[in-house]
Amino acid sequence: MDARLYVIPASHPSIAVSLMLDHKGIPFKRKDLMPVVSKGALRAVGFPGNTVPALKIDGDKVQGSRQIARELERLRPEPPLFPTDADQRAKVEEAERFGDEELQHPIRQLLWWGFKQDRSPLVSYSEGAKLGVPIGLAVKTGGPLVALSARFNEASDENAQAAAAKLPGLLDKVDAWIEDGTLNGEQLNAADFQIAPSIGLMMTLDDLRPAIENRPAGALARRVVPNYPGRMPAVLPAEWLDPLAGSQRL
Ligand SMILES: N[C@@H](CCC(=O)N[C@@H](CS)C(=O)NCC(=O)O)C(=O)O
Repeated sequence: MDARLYVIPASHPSIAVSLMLDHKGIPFKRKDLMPVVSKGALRAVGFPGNTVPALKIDGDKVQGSRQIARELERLRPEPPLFPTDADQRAKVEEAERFGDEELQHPIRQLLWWGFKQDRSPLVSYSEGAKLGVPIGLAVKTGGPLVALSARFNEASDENAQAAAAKLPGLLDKVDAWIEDGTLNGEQLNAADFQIAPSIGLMMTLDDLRPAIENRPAGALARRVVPNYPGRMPAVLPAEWLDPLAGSQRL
């Protein structure tokens, strides 16, 4: 198979799809794109939408982590990404939908809010990426790009604080799915690959890691994506973190 995956370095749904391709044993070339610039670049190579992950596979173009999961399952059924039992599959699909629609965005907003305060940690999130310009230079001159990304992701103070307040409830849901066996079973499934990168990305924030790493969700992320790129030193206001600190399960 001829596969090329378009990503933004450290993008959590992009990492999700890389893991699914690995799971299926499909070799692929990775094309790294810079945020914002990615939108035009994807259109230029013929994708209808403007977000990553975007996959060209044997001439077909598929975009969106959930759509790509299904296309990979169709193209190469083994090893599976979805259970064959209908009830189990429904649970995995609900967890996967939650991962895409509810879990992905709050951490995106917190991250871009953090980069607005200090963009120097961006270098660590681009480790190993081939962006076509030296990373240090891209970050030094990246003020407008960070401002635009923060705007696209609606990472205002108010929304970022609201995102932090959502985390305990989101993590409780992930822990519950781990406890009932929907996630983190012997065979990893599409929902594991969807959800673990979002938790892994959360754990790159020094502010968030201590409240997550000892939870079942933290163990899932360590198993599925042990070397998540990036590290953001403490940047979030202490009062935003109160709900999460209070919810910590040890
Ligand atoms: N829910 C979509 C997420 C797509 C998405 O929003 N991707 C972000 C990166 S995580 C993106 O392409 N952003 C454009 C940009 O940052 O310029 C999926 O799972 O595929």
